[in-house]
Amino acid sequence: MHKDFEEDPADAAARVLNSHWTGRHTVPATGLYPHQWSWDSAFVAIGTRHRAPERARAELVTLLDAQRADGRVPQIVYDAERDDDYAPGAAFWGAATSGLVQPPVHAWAAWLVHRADPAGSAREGFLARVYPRLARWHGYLHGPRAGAVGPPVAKHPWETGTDNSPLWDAALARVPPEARTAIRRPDLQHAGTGERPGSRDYRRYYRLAEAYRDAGCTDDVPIGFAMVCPLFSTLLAVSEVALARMAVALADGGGGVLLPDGGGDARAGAHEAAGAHAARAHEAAAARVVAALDQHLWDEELGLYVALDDTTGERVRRATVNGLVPLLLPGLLGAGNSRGTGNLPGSEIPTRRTERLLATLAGPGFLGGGPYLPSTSREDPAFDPALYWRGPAWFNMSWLLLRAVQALGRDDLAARLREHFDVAAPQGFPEYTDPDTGAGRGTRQFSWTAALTLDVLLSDEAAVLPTPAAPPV
Ligand code: 2M8
Repeated sequence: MHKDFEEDPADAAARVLNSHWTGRHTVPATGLYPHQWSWDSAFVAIGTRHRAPERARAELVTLLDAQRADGRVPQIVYDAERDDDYAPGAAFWGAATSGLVQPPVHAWAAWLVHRADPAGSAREGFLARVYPRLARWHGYLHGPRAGAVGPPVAKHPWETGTDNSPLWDAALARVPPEARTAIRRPDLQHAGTGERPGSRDYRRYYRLAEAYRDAGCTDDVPIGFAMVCPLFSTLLAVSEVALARMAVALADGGGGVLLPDGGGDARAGAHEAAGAHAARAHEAAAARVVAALDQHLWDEELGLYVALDDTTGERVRRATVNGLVPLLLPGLLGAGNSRGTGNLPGSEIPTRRTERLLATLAGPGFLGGGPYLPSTSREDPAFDPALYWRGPAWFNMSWLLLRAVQALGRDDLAARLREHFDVAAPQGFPEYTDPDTGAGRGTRQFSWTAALTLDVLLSDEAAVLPTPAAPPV
């Protein structure tokens, strides 16, 4: 008998993404997650941009088409035909989208997508279409969602993207495990019970979601859960700097979005000034988030950033991968800030934590304790190698830290993080893996695993945020 020949991993990843493309967006997984998810689409676009940049642009535009009037970009855009296949669905929210949000990685993704195919992007007016909507999305986060110390709060564990991370345990424990909605768990048909949050967690998740929905999804009524997360805040800071890049690029291209009556050579100087002005505002917003992160979320003893409970004002002293993601910041602040806007104010702040964070990443709780990057430190009492965000290694986290350490020139750590992607294709692109054995867990043919594997295979860009080539003088 002849052995099957092996498919090229990039082709295998593309096949997963092609089969999950609905014509407007990519589902994270056909069984477990049959709708469009917010941050999944951003990761998907980052991978898709290499093979089908027009589809990567469409992915983000579809998501932004579902933006709500107040600027929020919804956690889930429901496919009406599959409303029984995932819970809670559109019927729960009484709307075509979830009232919650997810981490703001979109502007960063949009900039990477633009840079992958600047000509196609220009032809479609991609930046002009997405920039104002992304700016309004960030406006929502900096406005109604601002916590007491500045950065936005997550009002539900689902908003953090790291649903059952131990960072949320104490706050969630205050939520009564009683919901009015009859809870269905279609998710358990697609993943083992030992790999998904338990039923007590789910009763609390529903209780919180009901409270938020019944308050009209407004942010003036406290619902008992409001957390500042280092992962969420870092992605917002990176995305603000991406918006700064976009503002400059739009000004260079005529600036129609930045000035109401844009266009025309006579106004070129005004466009440039408007671009630089907008870029400075985005960079200042990023700097404020970074400064608050540094002042309120740093934990000297654990050697990483932790979460802050906005309700009690207390730091949640748990070591998770969320607290290492700020390693993206020093690379972001290095060479190549938006042209004409100088260095990001406060750029010395994250850099003084860099060595310590790198040591924690390399230490026994994370890469020093086993081959793959766990979502929760191996030294945390809640560590569980099989249970969702309480230990398993997730490919989006390996990717974020890979890009962070590459920008810092740490090839040794980059090589370690890249190893995670070697076990993705042979196991059918699992949702996550055991951090010690690399064995696949959760659902298979998972879109962001495929997309980020594709990105790692096809791009070795060391910059967190590539800048445009200098324009001709
Ligand atoms: C997981 O979250 C959803 C709720 O949004 C769930 O557990 O049903 C998380 O891993 C989240 O980060 C991800 O966006 C989503 C879809 O892949 O699944």
